[in-house]
Amino acid sequence: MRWARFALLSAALSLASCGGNQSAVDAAGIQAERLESLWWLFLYITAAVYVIVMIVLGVAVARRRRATAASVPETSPDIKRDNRAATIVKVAVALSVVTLFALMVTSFRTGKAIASLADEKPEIAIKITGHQWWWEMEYQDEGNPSHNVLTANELHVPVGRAIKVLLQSTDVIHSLWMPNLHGKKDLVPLYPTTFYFEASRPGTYWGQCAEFCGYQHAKMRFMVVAESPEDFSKWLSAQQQTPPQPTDALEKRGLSIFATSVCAQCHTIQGTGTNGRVGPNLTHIASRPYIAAGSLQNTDQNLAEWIADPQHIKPGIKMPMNFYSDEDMRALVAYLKSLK
Ligand code: HEC
Ligand SMILES: [Cu+2]
Repeated sequence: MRWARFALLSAALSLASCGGNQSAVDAAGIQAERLESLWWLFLYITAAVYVIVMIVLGVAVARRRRATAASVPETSPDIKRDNRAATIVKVAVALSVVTLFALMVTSFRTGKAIASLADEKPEIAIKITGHQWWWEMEYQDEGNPSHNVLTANELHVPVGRAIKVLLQSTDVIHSLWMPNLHGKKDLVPLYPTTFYFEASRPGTYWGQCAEFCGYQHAKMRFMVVAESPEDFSKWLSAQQQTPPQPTDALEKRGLSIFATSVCAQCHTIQGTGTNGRVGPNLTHIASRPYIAAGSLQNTDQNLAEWIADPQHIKPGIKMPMNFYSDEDMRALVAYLKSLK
């Protein structure tokens, strides 16, 4: 069966673009491993059932033809053969019930095993909020809420540590799915839920919304960066810092445009007195490799195009078009790019 696994795996991998990996049959964590084994078990068993059914069907068709050829009188009741057919059907029904029952039990046990991480009392808690059409990630520091970190469309986790995720939605139902690490989990407005996962292998994995939530549902992706605990701590403490005030003239101009224009109504950059919560927190926007929920790479060019006409890239989102002179746009982009 190795070749089959390989073929499926490479098909799945070739679908995953942009450097990250996105595949449910390439588990990178203990929850996903459980799900992957269950998936393969289901595939093997259902494939076997399919082959058996096809063989039986083939035999039945072939036999029927022979019987006609022998021109058995239509009125003669072939009681003996009927009995045999009835027995076969009974055995088949019994086997189906047993198989389905066994699959149900395994599936149930997998579900229980996946939930077992809760017992480890994870130290890291991340609140993820679904928005049309982006993800807000909040790293919660229970001891010191001023150390909470707000970012978007990007999840950093240390390898080998249990993570607690709190899910909520502000608008419609979304579903968080990072196939390499866990199964789908719904985000239902007014009903916060919790789940646990752990990454066992460093890497970059793509996740996405798996429940149709409106026009830009397909452009609602996020990246999971599983890294060593040291790298994770470095990332987290960098995110906790308030970015230094710009000293460069162009960046200063960018800051004043940002802080005094519409941007501030919807976005927050720590240390600038802005506190909009409609769009993603931009305090460390330059540290994110992608913007607009995985739609664009975070380059100067893309940022400028996004700010000028986000509706062209994601029609229907809450961010309006903005009209700036080339010089103002350069200043704005230079400032945003300084927010490492
Ligand atoms: C009416 C609210 C609103 C205004 C005004 C607004 N934005 Fe946005 N912005 C959003 C929303 C919502 C998103 C998320 C869109 C998405 O990805 O679906 C966003 C996304 C962004 C992003 C991408 C962030 C990321 O991590 O993906 C940048 C950069 C950005 N806005 C910059 C600006 C700038 C600069 C201005 C001012 C010129 C501005 N925005 C004005 C609502 C707004
Ligand atoms: Cu969605």
